[in-house]
Amino acid sequence: MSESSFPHLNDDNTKVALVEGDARYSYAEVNQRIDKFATGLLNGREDLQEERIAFFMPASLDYVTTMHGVWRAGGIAVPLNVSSAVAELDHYLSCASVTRMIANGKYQESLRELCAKMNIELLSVDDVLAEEVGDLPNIDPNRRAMMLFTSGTTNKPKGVVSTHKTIAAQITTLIEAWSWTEDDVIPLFLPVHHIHGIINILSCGLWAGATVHLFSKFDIPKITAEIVAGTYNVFMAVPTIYVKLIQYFDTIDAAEVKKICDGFRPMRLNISGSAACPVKLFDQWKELTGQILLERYGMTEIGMGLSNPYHGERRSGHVGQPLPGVEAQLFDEDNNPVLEENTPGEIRIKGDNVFLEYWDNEKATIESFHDGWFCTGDVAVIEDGYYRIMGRSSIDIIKSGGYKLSALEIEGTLLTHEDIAECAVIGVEDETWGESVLAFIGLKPGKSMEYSDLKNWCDGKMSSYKIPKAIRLIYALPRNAMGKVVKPDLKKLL
Ligand code: MLC
Ligand code: AMP
Repeated sequence: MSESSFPHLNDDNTKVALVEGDARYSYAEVNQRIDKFATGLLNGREDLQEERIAFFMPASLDYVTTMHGVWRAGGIAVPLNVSSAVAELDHYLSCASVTRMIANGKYQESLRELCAKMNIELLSVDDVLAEEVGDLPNIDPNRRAMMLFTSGTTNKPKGVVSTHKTIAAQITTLIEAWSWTEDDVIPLFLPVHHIHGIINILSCGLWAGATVHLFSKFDIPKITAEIVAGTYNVFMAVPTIYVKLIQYFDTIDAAEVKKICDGFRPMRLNISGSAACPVKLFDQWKELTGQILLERYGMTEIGMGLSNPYHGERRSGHVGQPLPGVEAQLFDEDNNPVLEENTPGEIRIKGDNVFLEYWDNEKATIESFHDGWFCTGDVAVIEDGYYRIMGRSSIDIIKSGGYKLSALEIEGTLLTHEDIAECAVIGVEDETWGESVLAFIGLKPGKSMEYSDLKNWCDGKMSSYKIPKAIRLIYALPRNAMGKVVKPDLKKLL
């Protein structure tokens, strides 16, 4: 097995790989723990042969142990969102035919009933860890390694399957483009069921031999204290995080703000991605910290595709050029390549970074490729050599705080409310979230609804960040001759 096509940890044994609270773990310790975990998972078998093993934990040593342990034992890692509602977990677990679930403490307790119902073996990391390291399989890098769930233009999220080779390609292109080194120290506070946290921060850091500080959530006081202390030299986040930091600055005194900004100033790199970084935010961040944000564009199915240069002009409102090893091309609606600048087209991507398939969904996989190109559904123009994202081809995809949400999925849940006759969900521009979820609701005759009641009703039925931030009651939704809701007309109503 060639190391360069398998996601792995650096072999600088003595260096600190992970920091979690007060604990620090060297590469040697983490590597050995992963091998013991892989040995325990195998439990005498030669190879897991792509068994789907889910795990439900925040960024932690145990998370890294599980993810790499599953990879080294030949399984498919299925990291789950720890803030999922039970109904969502039910879908992920049955879709992926998960057989074993790894979770600790309170997370394990919250899954006990569901796992019992679904006949899934529920284990803690300690339950699995073997005493000694045993034989581990040789794995073909073209084998499936990871499944991440992504929302889209369908009702239920799809499982995006990447191979070891895909993941390795997604990592190595970023190490090259963003000049990762073992001297880097980076905080990880983003969720670890999406590629931004998994690939761009955790996997790049560990491959490069850097130190990754793990946080179970975006804890502003703790993280900014480390920034003031000069702990980090690289910082990666979604635009909402930069907005929230700036909002936080309004709540603390000016001397404290200065200390935090002075902590950002000497960093070698601040990156924004997963959603559009408004030019106003780019300028504010530069003004406050002197940092010129590097904006890049990616997607669960491709890892990162386009990036502003590390050396060279980082242009606000633009996402740069194709990353090393990534081919990008704009196409018009007739599937012809767009060859002129300033002409919009759909971004299509080719390269080792592109995922293998949607799990158990050949139709969706076939439909998402054209002539070997993966069709992202994002529309862009090239201006003076730099890509600029114009929007998405589907109105049913909403990007809120970096999370991709499916309007159809949210509508599907709302429609199970006994007082709702019809509804339509759209994303509306929002300074904090980029887009926020708004639901237009048509009630059954004689019914009334307060926003707070609906919000309470949604709790536990969908992850909290999917819950509409506002509702508008409407007598009848605008529909076309086919009876389909005309969502652009709803936007016009606002
Ligand atoms: C939290 N809330 C959100 C939200 N996040 N509402 C809408 N959109 C979001 N993204 C709501 C909660 O439901 C809760 O509501 C309230 O805000 C406080 O929750 P919290 O968890 O304390 O919020 P906070 O920690 O501030 O979370 C904000 C955030 C988080 C920005 C840290 O959203 C986040 O981690 N986003 C990043 C997601 C990500 O990694 N995306 C990358 C996907 S990969 P209430 O009402 O209960 O109080 C990808 C490819 C690529 O896109 O290019 O990278
Ligand atoms: P996800 O499916 O969660 O991986 O989200 C991927 C989507 O996020 C892309 O298809 C884009 O719509 C959006 N996205 C990612 N980065 C950017 C960016 N820099 N600017 C605008 N949109 C982005």
